[in-house]
Amino acid sequence: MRITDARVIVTCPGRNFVTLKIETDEGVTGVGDATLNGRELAVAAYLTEHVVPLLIGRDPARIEDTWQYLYKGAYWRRGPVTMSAIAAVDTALWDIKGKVAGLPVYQLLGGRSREGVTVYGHANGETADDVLEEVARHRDQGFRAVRVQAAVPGLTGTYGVSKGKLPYEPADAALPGESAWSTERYLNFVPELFARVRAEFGPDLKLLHDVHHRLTPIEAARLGLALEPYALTWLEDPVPAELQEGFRLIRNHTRTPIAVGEVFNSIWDCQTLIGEQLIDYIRASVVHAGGITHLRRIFDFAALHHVRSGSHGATDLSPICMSAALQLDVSIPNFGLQEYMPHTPETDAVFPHGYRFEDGYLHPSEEPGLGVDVDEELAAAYPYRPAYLPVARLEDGTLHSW
Ligand code: KDG
Ligand code: MG
Repeated sequence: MRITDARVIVTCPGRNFVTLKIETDEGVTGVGDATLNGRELAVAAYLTEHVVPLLIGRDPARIEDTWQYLYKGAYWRRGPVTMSAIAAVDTALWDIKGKVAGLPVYQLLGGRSREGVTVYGHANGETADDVLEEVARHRDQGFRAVRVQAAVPGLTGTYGVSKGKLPYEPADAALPGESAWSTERYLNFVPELFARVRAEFGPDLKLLHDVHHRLTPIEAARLGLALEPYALTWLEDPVPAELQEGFRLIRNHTRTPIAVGEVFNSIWDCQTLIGEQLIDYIRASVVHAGGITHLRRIFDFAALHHVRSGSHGATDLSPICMSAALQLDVSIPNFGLQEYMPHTPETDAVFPHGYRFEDGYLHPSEEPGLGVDVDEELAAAYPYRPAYLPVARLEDGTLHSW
């Protein structure tokens, strides 16, 4: 079997997605997500200009060799654009391999390790009362784990909090918006919020919180310590993670579990974090961390160090990425949690898929391959629209860390 064609499909059914579709001489096709929020066209161009010409004529069964060829052959290794492009190829090749074998991809990864994939939903709101309502709504829908975020009193527009009741979509403007940030107000408010949520919902519901990289290590240590009475499942992205050693300080001060990794694109981004057991959950994703092949390598490395997976699953990761993530989630031994933000009906229609939510779990498709496709005709009806994530400034105007 040979690869005969590969196409990049850019579509915006409510938000932007980039998809790679690979075709073969035997009529079997595969799809891969290549969406990099706010930098979509860079990955599309990388694929079209520099990767697609290298794929034509290759044997699609050689997944590992193709991964190594694209990673090592470029000379320029790693980086989110490169690794999202490699991820798209890798994901599409696993899809093809599953279809050829007549098996869902998780069977090729060693088969099931669990009955369902435990997911967490997002409960967020303008006030603590709104948040309590949202947590209750998620619990009533069957969620066993809920991420809790509220607008910080005194600040306008807190990142990660939706406008009204709509699902939260952070890339919301043709040019980046700006919001104000105060670490003092935030640190004073969050423990009060969790005290209320834990008191209302009892000890069984798993609670999570995302700091979105806004603190320094000592500030994060203070927050982790203050949250210990409320037994969070994890505190996410407490600090920017370029300095992996910075997590030693957090670890030395708090027993609140730490989750990190949604902006990571390679195993080297978390080598110290995992190797020194400085984190508890690694949140890298199929689309941004080099596809199924490389993410499984990260998860296997994590398994040696008591670190579980906690994969990123925001709405900017397409249903193709979610389909692939679930195939991994259900098979690896050290699965922790999977984020689940449902996509809009428009997005679901462009990417018909076979995974389903039931009783707090997502279940992967049982179809051969990944069990997902892209409807190219429908996709063409939603042209690309520039959309950027906002930036945060301190109250005095200083650009704050992301
Ligand atoms: O593209 C950025 C979003 O996916 C991210 O901000 C969402 O932090 C996020 C999360 O945990 O889902
Ligand atoms: Mg996050």
